[in-house]
Amino acid sequence: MAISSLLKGDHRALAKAITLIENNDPRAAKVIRNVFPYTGRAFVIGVTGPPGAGKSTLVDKLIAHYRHKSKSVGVLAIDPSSAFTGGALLGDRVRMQSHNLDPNVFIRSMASRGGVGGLAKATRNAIRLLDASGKDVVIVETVGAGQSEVEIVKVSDATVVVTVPQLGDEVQIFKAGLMEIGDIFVVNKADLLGADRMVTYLMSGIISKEGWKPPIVKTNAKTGEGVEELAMALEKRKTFISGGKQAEKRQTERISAELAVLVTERMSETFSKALVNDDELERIAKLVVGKRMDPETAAKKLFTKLWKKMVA
Ligand SMILES: Nc1nc2c(ncn2[C@@H]2O[C@H](COP(=O)(O)OP(=O)(O)OP(=O)(O)O)[C@@H](O)[C@H]2O)c(=O)[nH]1
Ligand SMILES: [Mg+2]
Repeated sequence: MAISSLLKGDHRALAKAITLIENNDPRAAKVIRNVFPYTGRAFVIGVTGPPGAGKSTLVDKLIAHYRHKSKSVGVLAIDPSSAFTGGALLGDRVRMQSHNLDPNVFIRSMASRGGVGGLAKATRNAIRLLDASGKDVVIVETVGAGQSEVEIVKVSDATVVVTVPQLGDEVQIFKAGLMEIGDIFVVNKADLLGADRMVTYLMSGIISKEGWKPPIVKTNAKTGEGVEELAMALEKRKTFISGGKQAEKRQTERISAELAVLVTERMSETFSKALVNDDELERIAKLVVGKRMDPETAAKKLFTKLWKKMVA
């Protein structure tokens, strides 16, 4: 793996490294270890919202905005559904293809084996690769249809929730828990009827977090109307979160949460392996089958035994 090419921003090296991460290849850990010291510069924007809200169209316009300011951009289009089929979102790349030939724009659809948890880990590390490769801005798009949009908060400096002015969507946004995660709210498709109603509705549900009151921006992603305003809101957010004690606290919290997940994962793996190779499992299972022990007590017994063996 050509780390030096990756650090210079080479897109082929970047693509290869992301594939390693996606496949949970053992070599991925080494790549991350090598690039990690070069991370922490990029501004990470998460874009989420209901299917078809216009997220990709909006991302395309944001890319144009940042390119106009000579900033390089990396985009990850996360597709949680394809985590199971192994496919990747074609539509997104088509939607953003106006930037396909730009050497300062890297767009990648991402899936992952290992469900939502695997995808979250893969996304986090793919962001690190883009960051280390010198991308000024990293945009992560996820469909708000499950747990993936909650995960996006953990990796983004600014979470943009994209809504549309259509009847029924109000309920959907509340249900999906999107009100809680937005740092900036967008009412896209503002050319459609009901945009102002949606703004009013959002205003009633806005939650301030740590001194940040999420702004609401109306956009028409097709024409680009409102995109400058969105970019300004993002810039404000960037200023708000950078530097100071607050930033350090946020980062420490994030890394703590990540470490907790990694350690738990490791423990679970270690225990699973140990259990499979333990003939005690079958013996105790038979006790439970024979009604001489209940499952909870049996599990506790097995756990204690494995634990002792491990720390010995
Ligand atoms: N009228 C109108 N249509 C829009 C606007 N923005 C996007 N669209 C259209 O909405 C459709 C969906 O746009 P996408 O950008 O693919 O939406 P998305 O949220 O990325 O969709 P998924 O990734 O599939 O969830 C496309 O046909 C767009 O052309 C807008 O501001 N107004
Ligand atoms: Mg999309």
